[in-house]
Amino acid sequence: MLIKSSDDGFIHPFSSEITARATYEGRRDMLRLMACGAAGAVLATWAARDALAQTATYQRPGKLAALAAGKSGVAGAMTMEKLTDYKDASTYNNFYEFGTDKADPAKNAHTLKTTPWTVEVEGLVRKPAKYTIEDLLKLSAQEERIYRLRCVEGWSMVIPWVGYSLSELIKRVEPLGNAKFVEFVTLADPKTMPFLGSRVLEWPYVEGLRLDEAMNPLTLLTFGMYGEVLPNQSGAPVRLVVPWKYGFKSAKSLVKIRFTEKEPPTAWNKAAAQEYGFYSNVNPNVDHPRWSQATERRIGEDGLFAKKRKTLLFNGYEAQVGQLYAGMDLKKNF
Ligand SMILES: Nc1nc2c(c(=O)[nH]1)N[C@H]1C(S)=C(S)[C@@H](COP(=O)(O)O)O[C@H]1N2
Ligand SMILES: [Mo]
Repeated sequence: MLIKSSDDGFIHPFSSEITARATYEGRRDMLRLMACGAAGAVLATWAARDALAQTATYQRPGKLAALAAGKSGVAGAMTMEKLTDYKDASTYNNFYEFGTDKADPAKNAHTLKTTPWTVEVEGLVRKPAKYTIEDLLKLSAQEERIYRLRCVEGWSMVIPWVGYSLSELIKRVEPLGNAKFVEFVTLADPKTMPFLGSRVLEWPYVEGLRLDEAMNPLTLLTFGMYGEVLPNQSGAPVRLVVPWKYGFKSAKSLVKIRFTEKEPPTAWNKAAAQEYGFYSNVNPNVDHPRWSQATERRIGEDGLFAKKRKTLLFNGYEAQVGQLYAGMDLKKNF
């Protein structure tokens, strides 16, 4: 099912994952206002709304928020999947700059300094520019989108992210005709990132997308989650979320976005090319050389009798992104 959005002209996929806009209409400017220091006032308004809404709730620190989970008419088409608890989403992380153990980023990322912050947009664009985080927050209205994130290691989460389609930013900078790829460079600061001395990966952590993938409305420039600004361990103050690809494509703490003609080298591909391809689309039929990708463990469901879930092609977003790969051999282009 598709819903036509009134204000940005996009047809937004509404099959399951994107929060019904009406429900969140009042919340969209939250993070923008946070940037101006008005967060308290806005959150208070939300709390009142939430009390009225009486819909399902999800956990986030210190407060409850309405989740459009099918209890109200407007939200009937929303996903019925349970959201991952905020606690799990913010304490079980991959962010190797802060350590390789899943618990390390939450313990260590307090040293990350997220203000001031700028993101440089450069390369093959008509309007290269250096954006402050405040500029980026103002560039387009944020929306909350519930997306699955499937890590290449075999676990997944369901997270309400806050941001807007990366395409909004890309349209502003006007890519040139020869721009075919987008490279994402993340912060590499040895003073605040304790594991930059380790040689598991080359720093800075870099990722990349084909331009049409970057333009797909699902690709989210992300500033928050669970109605809050991103915690440092989740990639504050701004990260990518590319929900149909393995989690490592969703680069955290972005500082540079570069438009290129050639496929950019990426951190995991440089570390182990035969294991981590450029595309890395979630695909149950293409195994990692060392393990199967057919099933996954949903974080929060890991009791003794918890069943593994079947992994879905393109992480369940085939209707929205399948056409990007028409005619491509997904086993070769893994
Ligand atoms: N800069 C940077 N971004 C990164 C990583 C990293 O180590 N450094 N890890 C990636 C991996 S492997 C995954 S699975 C996701 C995890 O995101 P989460 O911790 O918010 O679940 O972030 C990705 N982005
Ligand atoms: Mo990952």
